[in-house]
Amino acid sequence: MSIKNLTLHEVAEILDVHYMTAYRYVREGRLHAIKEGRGWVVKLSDLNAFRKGFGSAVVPKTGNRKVAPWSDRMLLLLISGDERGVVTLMESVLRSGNDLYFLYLDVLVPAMRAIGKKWESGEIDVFVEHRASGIASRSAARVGSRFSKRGVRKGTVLIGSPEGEWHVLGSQLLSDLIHLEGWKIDDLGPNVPVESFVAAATQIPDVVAVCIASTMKETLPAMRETIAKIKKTLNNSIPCFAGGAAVLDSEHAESLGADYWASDLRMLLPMLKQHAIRT
Ligand code: B12
Repeated sequence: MSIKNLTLHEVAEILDVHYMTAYRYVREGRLHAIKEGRGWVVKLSDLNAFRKGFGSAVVPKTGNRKVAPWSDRMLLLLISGDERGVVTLMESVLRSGNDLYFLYLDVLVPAMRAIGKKWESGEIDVFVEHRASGIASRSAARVGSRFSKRGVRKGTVLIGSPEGEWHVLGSQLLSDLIHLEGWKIDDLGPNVPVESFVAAATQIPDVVAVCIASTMKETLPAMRETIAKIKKTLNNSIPCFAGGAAVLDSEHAESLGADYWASDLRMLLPMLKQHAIRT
């Protein structure tokens, strides 16, 4: 399959640590790696197991700081429906020297997941969840739109969710972070009919990759169909990335017809870079 093993440099980039730190994880036996030629390679599933086991504690950028207070404060503001407070907190996170990745992946996403748990356990009403997701989306759009890399042109990345899928924050954040790295984004949003996805992939110029996101397992058949039609129509010429909470790992993504899987956006970017027009 084309979901390849990762070099230690790629692993270091995904974990946001120095190469030598990644190497130390391998030497200490914390991260399983295989000797290939003179270097080491790591299977995606092993990297994922490592990340699950150690969480953000292994990422020094966030590990040296206390992650919990930011996301706890975000959670409280989202639950109380304080949109102005959410935007102010986002600004404070960034002013404190953190990047957009940290804000999105280590502050906002954990807060949204905690809201899902609270809704599931009956601790909060569904209107609180709806209100919070609107605030999260609008606030991220306001703060995130200020970031972009000028003068770089790596091609267009097509993003969307298959028919029946209404969760959209994941692909919105994905769009912002990919855009930040110099790609043009065409974000089709949620609930995209198969034929529309195919039309976009064929008609939009310079599409170098397609990213499809599913949160609900119920939308996986539509994801599979979308990927199959895009690949058939374009003679397999564009790589398809599958992600979102419903896609469990690279084997699962492969079974859906995708070329790549990533659990989050830090992991996605090194793979996407291989398909840039220019790097
Ligand atoms: C907000 C929310 C909603 C909002 C969505 C609004 C919107 N505009 O997005 C609304 C209220 C509409 C909603 C509806 C529903 N929801 Co809802 N929702 C949530 C909640 C609280 C947050 C979702 C979110 O934004 N997460 C943050 C994002 C950023 O995380 P993410 O999508 O996983 O993305 C990350 C990665 O997966 C990855 N990624 C994402 N996409 C991609 C794509 C690629 C290519 C790659 C590489 C990576 C990648 O990057 C992101 C960052 O790491 C979750 C709780 C949770 N655990 O997430 C429940 C949750 C997902 N919802 C759930 C359910 C059951 C529903 C409903 C059926 C019922 C309901 N009322 O809640 C409907 C179904 C709608 C549908 N058909 O799609 C369940 C799903 C259970 C399951 N696994 O089947 C959850 C887990 C809540 C729960 N605890 O039960 N929901």
